[in-house]
Amino acid sequence: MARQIEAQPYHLAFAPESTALLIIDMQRDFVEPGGFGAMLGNDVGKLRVAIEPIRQLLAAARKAGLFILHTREGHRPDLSDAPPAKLSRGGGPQRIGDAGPMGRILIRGEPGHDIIPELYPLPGEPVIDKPGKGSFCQTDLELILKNRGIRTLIVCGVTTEVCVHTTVREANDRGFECLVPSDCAASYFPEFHEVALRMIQAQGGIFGWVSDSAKVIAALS
Ligand code: TIU
Repeated sequence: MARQIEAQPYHLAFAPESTALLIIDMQRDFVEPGGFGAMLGNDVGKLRVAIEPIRQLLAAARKAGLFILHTREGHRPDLSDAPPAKLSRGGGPQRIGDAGPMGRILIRGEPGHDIIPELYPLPGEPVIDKPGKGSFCQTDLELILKNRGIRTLIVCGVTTEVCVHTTVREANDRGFECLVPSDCAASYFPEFHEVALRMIQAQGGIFGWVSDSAKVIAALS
């Protein structure tokens, strides 16, 4: 059944059965002190504004029967899937794989790598572990979406200009229609958040649509 989400630059037509909610990297490593985000010198509190809007949208999406997926950025404990160019990045004294208060930084299986309790996946909601910023790079995300007949992605998470943007760009080039609810994404740099959202919807929606959680929830109910 076709429906519409009020959005910029114009409404997005969607059908719930071919729409997925994709929640990007809402991990302790990015939103709690002592993880990867803090290691890079960021104020992790800046990302926490997105938690409650995502929680509300996630509840509405579950109720509407949308297909829901979560991603986590991180690496194997032996770091064999981490490019040297990524490992050397950051400039601070700590590196990916070093010990921190939430376990080894950005390493799969460590407490800091897991999704925050407020947004924890339910059984049956796939969790995509990705080594990069984009969710399609070296993962089975595209296969899973195609197998479910998904055409439209509602993309939430952190950070707006890094993993959310990279994923939306990758998805757009693969033929998916992507919408980002503005209050369901956040950045360590508020000005980057604003500009990243403008970039998505500019030029007639060059690689997607931007809306907000209230409008998406209204369209789902
Ligand atoms: N540093 C930063 O803004 N983001 C990341 O490293 N990964 C994600 O965006 N998930």
